Amino acid sequence: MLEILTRGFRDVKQYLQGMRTLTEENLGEALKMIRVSLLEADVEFQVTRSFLERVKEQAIGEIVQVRVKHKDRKLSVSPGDHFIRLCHDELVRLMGPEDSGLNLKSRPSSVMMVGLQGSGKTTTAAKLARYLAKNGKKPLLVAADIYRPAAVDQLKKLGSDLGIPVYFRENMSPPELCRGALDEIQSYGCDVAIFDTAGRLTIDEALMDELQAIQEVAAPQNVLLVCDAMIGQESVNIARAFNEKIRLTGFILTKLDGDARGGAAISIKEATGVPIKFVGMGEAMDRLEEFRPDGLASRILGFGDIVGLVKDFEEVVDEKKAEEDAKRMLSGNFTLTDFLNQIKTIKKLGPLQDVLEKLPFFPKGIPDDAKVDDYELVRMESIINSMTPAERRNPQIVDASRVRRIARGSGREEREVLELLRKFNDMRGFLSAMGGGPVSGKWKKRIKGLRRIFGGGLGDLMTGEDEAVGPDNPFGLPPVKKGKQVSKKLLEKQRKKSKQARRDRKKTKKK
Ligand SMILES: Nc1nc2c(ncn2[C@@H]2O[C@H](COP(=O)(O)OP(=O)(O)OP(=O)(O)O)[C@@H](O)[C@H]2O)c(=O)[nH]1
Ligand SMILES: [Mg+2]
Repeated sequence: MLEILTRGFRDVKQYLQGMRTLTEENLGEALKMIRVSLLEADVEFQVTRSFLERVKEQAIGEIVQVRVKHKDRKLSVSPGDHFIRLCHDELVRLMGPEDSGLNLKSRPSSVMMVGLQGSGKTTTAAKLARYLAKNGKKPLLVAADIYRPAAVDQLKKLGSDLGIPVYFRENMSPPELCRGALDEIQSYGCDVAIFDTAGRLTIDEALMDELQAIQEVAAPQNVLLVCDAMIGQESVNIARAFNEKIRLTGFILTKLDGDARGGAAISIKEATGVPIKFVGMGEAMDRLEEFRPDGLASRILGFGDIVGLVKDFEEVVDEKKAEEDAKRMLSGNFTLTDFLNQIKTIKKLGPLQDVLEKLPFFPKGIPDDAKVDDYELVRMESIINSMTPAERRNPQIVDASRVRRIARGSGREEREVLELLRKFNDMRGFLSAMGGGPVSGKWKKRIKGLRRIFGGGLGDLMTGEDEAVGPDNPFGLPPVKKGKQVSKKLLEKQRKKSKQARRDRKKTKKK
């Protein structure tokens, strides 16, 4: 997501690398590069201009400061870092302040979803209901789109999948439906109503009249414009038009997962003064995130979004169990069943690409040619699923004939089974060493290096020069020698050995 901007900022950072000071000349060039990148990302013209002006203003201050400081002490941060930091802060200011809360004080309270056709209102209404239910609220979904025949069924289906009630009555107008839902909400045991309204292809009078009528009779405390991020700066015009007729309290930007540009995310708050509350990051019901300007700015600049990742983890991980698992793993008692559970947890976090983007290990951005293969997890899962419980507990017993059976059972190649076992053994050795458990020879040397790196904290990974950090070595760990790999030769030898053993057994039976 937002690759265009990330690439633009990465190029600027590279351009400034190695320059000792920010001069008017290189600053001018850097700003020009940013300008091109922002316009290419479809950021609104005015917003682009004010962004550049503010960054320039502050950067010129930096030039003076750099010169003054330079006389008595050496600078520890490069001008490139300074400049990117300024851009980061300015992006956060543009998109912020963080304001993802909804006004749900009154009982009952309500949220009206509005927006153009296909922007994601119905899907997002359901996602929001799920989100509120997770946060202790009791949402009631209201099917107030009576024009598209399938709209009511779509919401009913989403509601029933989530176990959230859906309110609908035949022969009622949308305003009557919304009012009716509030009047009857207690009988559903709910406390917040979410109105899913109809969309139109363009902003027309009839649509606005209907939304105003709903506002009059149901008085929702929250009016959220659901906006497709992929339409770029056009979102600004739509937002302004809606905001003139019905006062908006916030935006939800959907389909940010597929938005390479980012123009909507950057422009919409600055241009309208209305805050972005949530962002949609995929079609699935759990792909709704509270909007954090800092997280998005960090992601755009390639710093990762650790806070976002931790929030995702909290949602999918049972904390107590995770801690017990961690203890067991670090004591060297790490089994393939644990490995399988880890894989399942990672899968729950969403596409691997998303997870990687939130990590700060790729300060230069995830390399274009780095292939993120979600299917790898499915492959590993199928192999482990084809093992017996005893094999998962104690993979040492997996010999050549078992490898063959597991490969057949999982529909994978023997080579893949062996590769997984090798990776697992390496990981177990590593975890055991980290936890102070029994350390085999090859790990002893590395522990010192690891302590140094982890002792440095994430901050060290996020800035500074990162020769060691890259797609092959995302954690910047010291080089790791290849673990002992079962070669084809060895496999063949084992095969012959068990064949011979079978023959011997037959012979003794005959006797
Ligand atoms: N990738 C992605 N797809 C999304 C997201 N949000 C919604 N969609 C998809 O967008 C399409 C339209 O979503 P709907 O919720 O039906 O849109 P709507 O605004 O209710 O449409 P109308 O009722 O026709 O006005 C669906 O296929 C959704 O799955 C998102 O955050 N990411
Ligand atoms: Mg809809």
